[in-house]
Amino acid sequence: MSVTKNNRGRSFNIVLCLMVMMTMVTSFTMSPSTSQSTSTCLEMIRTKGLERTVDSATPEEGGMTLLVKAGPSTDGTSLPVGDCPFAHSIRLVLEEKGLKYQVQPCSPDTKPEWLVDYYEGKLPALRHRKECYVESSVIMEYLEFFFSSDSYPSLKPPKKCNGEDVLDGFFPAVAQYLKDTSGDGAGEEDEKLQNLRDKLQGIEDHLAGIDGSFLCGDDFSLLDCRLVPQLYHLYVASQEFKGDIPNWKEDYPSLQTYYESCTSRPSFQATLYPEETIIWGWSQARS
Ligand SMILES: N[C@@H](CCC(=O)N[C@@H](CS)C(=O)NCC(=O)O)C(=O)O
Repeated sequence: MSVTKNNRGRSFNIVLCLMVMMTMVTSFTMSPSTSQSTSTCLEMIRTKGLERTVDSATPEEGGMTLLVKAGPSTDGTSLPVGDCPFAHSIRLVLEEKGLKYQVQPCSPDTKPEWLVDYYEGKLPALRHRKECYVESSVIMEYLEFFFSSDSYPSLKPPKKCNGEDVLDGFFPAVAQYLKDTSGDGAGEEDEKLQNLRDKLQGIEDHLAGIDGSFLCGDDFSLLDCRLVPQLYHLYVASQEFKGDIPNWKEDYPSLQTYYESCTSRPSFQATLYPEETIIWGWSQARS
């Protein structure tokens, strides 16, 4: 099966390149393949993207498959959607835009060969006809870049919205807290819980100061698509493993209202996977 990498939509490639370069600045560990694509990126930026004039057909709807981590099989044959919040974020974008797509849950044994050979087996991965993109933030930007028009609502947060700042480091804080098995549910204010509380308070304060139901006001945006699947994990797993600490209803009322608004949206309802899948995932991470 042939999948070509990034040979269409040159202007999106520029965006992608800038994102890879930004990752370079903030990250010290680069995989060899990322470094390779960065050198191509640098070349494109040096030529000021002149390649743009050649072969720049805009991607069209159709032929999209989102490959995602699979959950545990209940019948021994079919694989359900797994517990990945990053894959869930992409599905929210696809649903909000009304794009048609298929979901292909993959276990380590069922990943397609081309994904392993050319994309390090990374999940989630968006296959769009003969191309493929990995890294949820890149995929979400790809969808936003090419599918924002009268037919596909834009989810771009307004420039003046600083919602991004309060999301910074949120999921790592969630993961560190949930993975820690010492003192589960005892309410001890250890470092990990305190770090998570700081992040939640940042979101709470931001939401309390917003005029509207979502992170950037009245319109549901890419930032909400990013945050809500992560909140779903915390909501379920903190009840299961941490004695319902932290308790949103009591401690973070604006966050609770926000969560209810987001999870009642058709996009969330259409992509909802069972709580048991989240519990399965964190049980593995905690063992
Ligand atoms: N930074 C990556 C993180 C992706 C990630 O952590 N994916 C995990 C689950 S959430 C996964 O699919 N693991 C299974 C695998 O790679 O086979 C992104 O945002 O796409």
